[in-house]
Amino acid sequence: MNKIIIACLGLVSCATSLFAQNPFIRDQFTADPSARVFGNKVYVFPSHDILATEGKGRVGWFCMEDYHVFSSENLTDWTDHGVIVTQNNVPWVRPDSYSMWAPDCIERNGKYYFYFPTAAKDTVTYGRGFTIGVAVADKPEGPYTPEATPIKGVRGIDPNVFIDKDGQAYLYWSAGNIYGAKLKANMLELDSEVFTLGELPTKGLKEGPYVFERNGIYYMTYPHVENKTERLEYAIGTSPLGPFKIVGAIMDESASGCWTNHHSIVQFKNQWYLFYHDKDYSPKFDKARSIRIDSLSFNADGTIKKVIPTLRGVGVTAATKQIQIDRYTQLSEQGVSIAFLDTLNTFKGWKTIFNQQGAWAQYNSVDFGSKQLKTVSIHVRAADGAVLQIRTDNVDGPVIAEITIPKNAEWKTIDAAVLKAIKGVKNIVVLAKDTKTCEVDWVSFR
Ligand code: FUB
Repeated sequence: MNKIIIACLGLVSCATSLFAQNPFIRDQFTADPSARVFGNKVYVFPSHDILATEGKGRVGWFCMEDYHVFSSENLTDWTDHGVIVTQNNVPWVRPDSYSMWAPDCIERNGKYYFYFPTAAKDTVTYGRGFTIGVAVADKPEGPYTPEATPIKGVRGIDPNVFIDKDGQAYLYWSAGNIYGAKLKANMLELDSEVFTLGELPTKGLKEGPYVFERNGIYYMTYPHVENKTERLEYAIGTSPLGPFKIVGAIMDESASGCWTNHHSIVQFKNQWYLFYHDKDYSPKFDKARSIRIDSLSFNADGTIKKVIPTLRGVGVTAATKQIQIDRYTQLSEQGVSIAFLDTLNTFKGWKTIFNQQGAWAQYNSVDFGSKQLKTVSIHVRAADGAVLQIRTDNVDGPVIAEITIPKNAEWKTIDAAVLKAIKGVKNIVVLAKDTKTCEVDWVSFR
């Protein structure tokens, strides 16, 4: 009965279309992205960072009260399906714990099992720290019905579930070290002793395990603090519980100084992707994070090529959308910089500032379609006026528009004619023709 009431509490599903590029969720903080391919879509189950205030969480620390799920068919347009589980609708969770940390989700026999770590109300039975629970749904979007109790025998955070080719499921988690155990077919109980995966680095925190298999190699991937902050690393083995041999880094420590990183790796439409996080919308506080995607590839021997984080991210951007060139692929060495549009509300996004003749920003993979687009619009501000060019391919490519921006201290949308026929997917370059300061919010074609 409890379960039915919880499922019916109506965790409202709000299908909202979001944006592309990194970070790819742009209206809330998100972290610890667990990506899964279900059917023809990628679903991402992240943590949901919020800012603690007096009486709501611990100020200056992680604060999370619920989980959303997001989906996309093209990695460019993301739909937020709303809250799927909150600390208030799980019978065993302390409803003021604000500790709904990194989750995972997996499908088995048409059911979706959502695993999440948090603190229990009953500390006598479940201990004071973190334990891991499950909520089950018939669809990835939910509604999810939480189990009445957490999984017995598990103490820790960052659950990850892997189902091997023979159908055996495994649960991994972390608590300083990384642990693993078999799961029963019901996906709700352990079916073996708990193994400590002791071959992984012995010094420095390891957490956030994520296991996958490719061509018979089992990849145990995990964030690890060897120096100051977390670096994504991996080890490989020939079976899901190891032994594993340490190989190296997947992604180096973040240049932003974000202390945590937490990731997942999936193959979608013949391309592998790394989902991870940084602190894009919160440069001064690294417990308010944002999730990102970049492509990942393998060497012939199965080792992973190191992923360099990008702002451009993945996927193709329709030329008719507002193309955020501040999520650039490449910038000229001088004369161009990126800043928030509004430092008091960073979710408004960024702007690209040009102040040197010849400075440029390149944005790759813009889809112009098959119908000639005749006009380019640019949302721009230039107190002394300015002239910008748009080119395709690269900085030396053909000029497809030249836009004269009148003197204007306020943001304005300026139109100009597209001078050349362009079809299909192209890179675009926005280039300053003079030294006047010119701020660009977005570019769009119609
Ligand atoms: O999001 C809270 C914690 O930070 C996660 O559980 C860790 O993996 C780290 O990302």
